Amino acid sequence: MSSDSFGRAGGLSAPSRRLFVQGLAAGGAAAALGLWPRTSWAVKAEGVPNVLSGTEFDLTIGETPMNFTGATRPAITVNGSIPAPLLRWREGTTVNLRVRNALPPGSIHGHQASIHWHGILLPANMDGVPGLSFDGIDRGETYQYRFNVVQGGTYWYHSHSGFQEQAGLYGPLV
Ligand SMILES: [Cu+2]
Repeated sequence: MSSDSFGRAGGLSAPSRRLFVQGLAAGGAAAALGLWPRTSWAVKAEGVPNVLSGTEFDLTIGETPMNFTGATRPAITVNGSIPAPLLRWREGTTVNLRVRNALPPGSIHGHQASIHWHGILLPANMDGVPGLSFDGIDRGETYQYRFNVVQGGTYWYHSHSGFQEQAGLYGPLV
């Protein structure tokens, strides 16, 4: 009696867990094969994810004409890539991220830029939200972010200036 109900409970939970694991595997395979929608990672090198890892990073915010909608618009890229490169950090290390604002003069996205590390625990002046212990990055300038990585997980980073995030300044963080 008790072994029967125990077995049934196991039988009920096993398939859903198996499907979940299969789903994860399929997602991972799709990512590995570059089967995400065509626009993803398309600018830099089609089908090749733009991944940067380590502790030293040079990120250049620029502008690139893009046509996703039928009308060409100036999109924002990081190191020529949209979305911005996948950054891989390691917990327990100190990362240095030199972010240069290379938006052209007269850009519709303004003269100032920023990168905010979404969900990352760090000192206020490294958070990258203009107006909060951080003045933004003016055109032609480089801001050096430096902080200890004290957590693990999957996050993202994005601009906190005007509509730059919507124009392409967003990227994944692992
Ligand atoms: Cu955010």
